[in-house]
Amino acid sequence: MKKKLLALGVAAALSLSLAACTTPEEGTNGDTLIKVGFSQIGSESGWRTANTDSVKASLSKDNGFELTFADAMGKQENQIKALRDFITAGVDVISFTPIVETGWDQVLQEIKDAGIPVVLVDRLVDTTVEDPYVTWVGADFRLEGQLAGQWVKENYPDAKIFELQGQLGSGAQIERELGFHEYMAANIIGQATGNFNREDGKVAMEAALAKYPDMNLLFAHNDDMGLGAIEAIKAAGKVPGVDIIIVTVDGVKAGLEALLEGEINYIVECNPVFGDQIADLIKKVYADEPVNKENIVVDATFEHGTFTQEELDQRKY
Ligand code: GYE
Repeated sequence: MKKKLLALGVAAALSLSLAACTTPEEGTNGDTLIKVGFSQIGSESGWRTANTDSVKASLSKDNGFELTFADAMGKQENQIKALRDFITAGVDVISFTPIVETGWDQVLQEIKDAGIPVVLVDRLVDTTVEDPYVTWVGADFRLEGQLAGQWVKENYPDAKIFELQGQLGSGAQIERELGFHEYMAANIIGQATGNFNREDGKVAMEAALAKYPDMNLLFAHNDDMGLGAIEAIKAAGKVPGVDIIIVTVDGVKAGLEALLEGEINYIVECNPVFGDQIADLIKKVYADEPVNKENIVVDATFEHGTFTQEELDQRKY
C-alpha cells in the first residue's frame, strides 16, 4: 500500500514538473510573456544602434515580453528568413523594420495566413497584400525632407546642391527626397547614395567633389553620411560648414557635436528612442485592443548658432 502511494506521488510530481515545462513563461508579475519576433535591419548608423538599444530595453522580460531579436546585417533576404523563422516558432506578434519598401508580398502573405499580427517599426512597406500590418510607429520622413528644404530655401535659395541619398528604395530615402525636392528640386546638381553609412557617404562625396566643383551645399539623408562627407571635404582642402553648407537628418550625438562646431549647419531630428511606444502597441495588439494605424514620433530641428553645449549634454544617444 505504502509503495503504491509512493509510486502515485512520484507520478503526480512527474506530471507536475512536465506541466511546468510546457507552461508558457511568466513575467515578474505572473502574466504570460508575449512572444515577439523582431527583425532589425542591421547597424548601419548611430540612429540604428540607438533604436536597437531602445527596442531591446523596452521589449524586456520585466516588461512582459519574450523577445527573439534578429539582426539582418543589412540584407533583405536575411530579414525574410527571420520572418519565416518567427512563423515557424509560433510567436504571438511579429515586428520589423523593412529595409526597403518592396519585395515583401510573399512573406507578408505567409504571416497573414499564419494569423500572426504585424507591428511595423520605423519604415513602411509597399505591397499588394491587403491589410499587411495592424499598426506602424515611426517618423514622418516626408516632413523631415520638407523641413530641410524649407531651411535651405530661406537661407541659401541659390545653393548648388548635392544630395547624398539613404539606402535606395527605403521609405526614409524615398520620402526625405520627395519632401526636400518640394522646395529645392531646381537647385540639385547631383545625387548619389551613401547607404545611410559613414564610409559609403565619404566615398560618394569624394566622387561628387570631383564631379561637381561648384557644389556649395550638401543635403545628406542622415548624420552618418554627412560625417563621412565632412572627411572627404576636409581631404579636398575645403571647409565643411563654410565652403560647403551641410544639412542632415537624425540628430545623433556625433552629428550634433559637428553641428555645435559649425561643421554641420542644420539638422532635422529623427528620434530613434521609441521602444516604449512599440511595447505599448504590441501589448494592445496582442490583447486585441484598438490601436491607431499610424503613430508618428515627433521630431525637432537644430541649427548651428542656437544649439548649445547644455542641450548636447542632455542627449542620451
Ligand atoms: O535616419 C538612418 C538609418 O529609417 C529613420 O535609417 C531610419 C533611418 C535613419 O540608417 O540613420
